[in-house]
Amino acid sequence: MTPEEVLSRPPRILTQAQRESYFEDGYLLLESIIPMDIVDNLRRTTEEMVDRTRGIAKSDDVWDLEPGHSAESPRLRRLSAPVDHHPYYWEYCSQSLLGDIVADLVGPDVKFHHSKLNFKWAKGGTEVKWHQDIQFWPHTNYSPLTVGTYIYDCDMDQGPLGVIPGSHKGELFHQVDEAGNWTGCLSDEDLKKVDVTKAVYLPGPAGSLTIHNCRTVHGSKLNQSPNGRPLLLYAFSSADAMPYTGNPIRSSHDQAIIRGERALMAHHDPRPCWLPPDWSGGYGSIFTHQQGEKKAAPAMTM
Ligand SMILES: O=C(O)CCC(=O)C(=O)O
Repeated sequence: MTPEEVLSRPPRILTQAQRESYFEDGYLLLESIIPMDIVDNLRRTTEEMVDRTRGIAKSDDVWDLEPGHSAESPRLRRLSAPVDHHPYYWEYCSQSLLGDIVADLVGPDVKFHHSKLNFKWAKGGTEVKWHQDIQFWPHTNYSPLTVGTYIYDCDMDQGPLGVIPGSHKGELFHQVDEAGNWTGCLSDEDLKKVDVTKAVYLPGPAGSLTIHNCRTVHGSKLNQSPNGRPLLLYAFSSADAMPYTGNPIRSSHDQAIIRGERALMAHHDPRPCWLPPDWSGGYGSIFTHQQGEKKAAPAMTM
């Protein structure tokens, strides 16, 4: 579906102005939109998951541990595919108002692609460098978007998500170094083409959603504050957007239709997309690549 077709249908949750602003700027911030009982469930679920990491000492295909992690004092960068590790993460993704909000932006037929929980731990949680998502998981069109849920309040000093408004309409950057090795972020040269002085940061109270289009340049700063910033991220697309490379964060729910119907025909956008490297031998995570670390595990996680 084109943005015009999406906008021609009546919205379920968002205002028409919010939908127009998403298509114009490539992002949205919806403050305190998730009811607190759901947020409390997400907190309890996440505490349970964090407790499980006390028994592990090395990153693997599920957990990306931050240097300094220990049983007494967990320090985590990411839980990959949370929907496969606790049923509540999938219940929230498929049965809450999240799906209706996404339907307002991609059309009535909504498909799940992957999920991840980025922790950005207190006092040092890792920076995410400026990047675009779609080069990690190209699709036949640019409807894919990522919804982030703040499960605790997130202030400016906790490393909220930052976006470059309008960048989704610009160039798609080849996220590699001079030698052609994948870095998962814009090179210094390419960064000169992006006006980072126009960056908009999206802090918000618990229960707020950040939404960014798969072409939007985005990132986040270090978290130096005493409070963590768990951001629960889900990527969705219109049902007629078909991935043409492997899913870096594979899930048993990959391609699940969470609203509407499966597509009978793919929609193709004529704008080309850079391809990711062959990750069949393992990837690591966006953090390991951006920080220049060796891949943590033989599994594939973005
Ligand atoms: O956690 C963040 O601040 C940003 C995450 C992100 O952009 C990603 O994982 O692709």
